[in-house]
Amino acid sequence: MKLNKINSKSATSLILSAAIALILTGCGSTKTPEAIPSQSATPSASPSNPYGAAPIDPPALTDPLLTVSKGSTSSVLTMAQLIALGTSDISINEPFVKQRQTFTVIPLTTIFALASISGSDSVDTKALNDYVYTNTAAKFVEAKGYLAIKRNGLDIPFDQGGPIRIVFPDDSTWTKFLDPWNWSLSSISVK
Ligand SMILES: Nc1nc2c(c(=O)[nH]1)N[C@H]1C(S)=C(S)[C@@H](COP(=O)(O)O)O[C@H]1N2
Ligand SMILES: [Mo]
Repeated sequence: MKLNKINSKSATSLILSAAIALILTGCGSTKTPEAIPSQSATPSASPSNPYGAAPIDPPALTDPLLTVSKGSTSSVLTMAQLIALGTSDISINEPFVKQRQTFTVIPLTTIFALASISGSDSVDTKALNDYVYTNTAAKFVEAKGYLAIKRNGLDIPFDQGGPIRIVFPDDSTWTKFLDPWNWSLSSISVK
């Protein structure tokens, strides 16, 4: 069930959210060279962009990227902390650009465990553009959901659905059900 879809096509909204997030986290012009990830990302600014946004600098390894919460339990994770959870690489058919791509992923079960999210918990996945997709933890697990943090070995640019997004493998029950494929994810929360 989808609760809310605000300005899904609005590049402005995503850029503003990302810019605000960057300002709030104090990076940008104050970023030190050491804080910039060594890997460069895929060049952006394709004329037809299925994720509907414009180019923006990638986050540093130490920038907060994902909030995981259930009730009063809440953690905020950086890219470095996400990588430390343990990743694997999976090849999937990406349904928006319709290409086979390799994603570096963390099982959603691992993310859910950070806040003891499971079973009938109603999980809100929210993006930087305020798009929200909600379903039970059990459904996300049944669909073998993953949090993707890299694509083809590189950081995923903001305007290409990054820096982090939810993906499903080719044998998932949700391969062709696109609502849960929440890109530019900012939080996973249970009230
Ligand atoms: N972050 C984010 N993810 C999103 C969306 C969105 O607007 N923002 N739209 C979802 C929906 S409802 C569908 S059908 C697919 C395609 O969205 P679109 O048809 O709005 O491009 O992406 C999904 N993931
Ligand atoms: Mo949709």
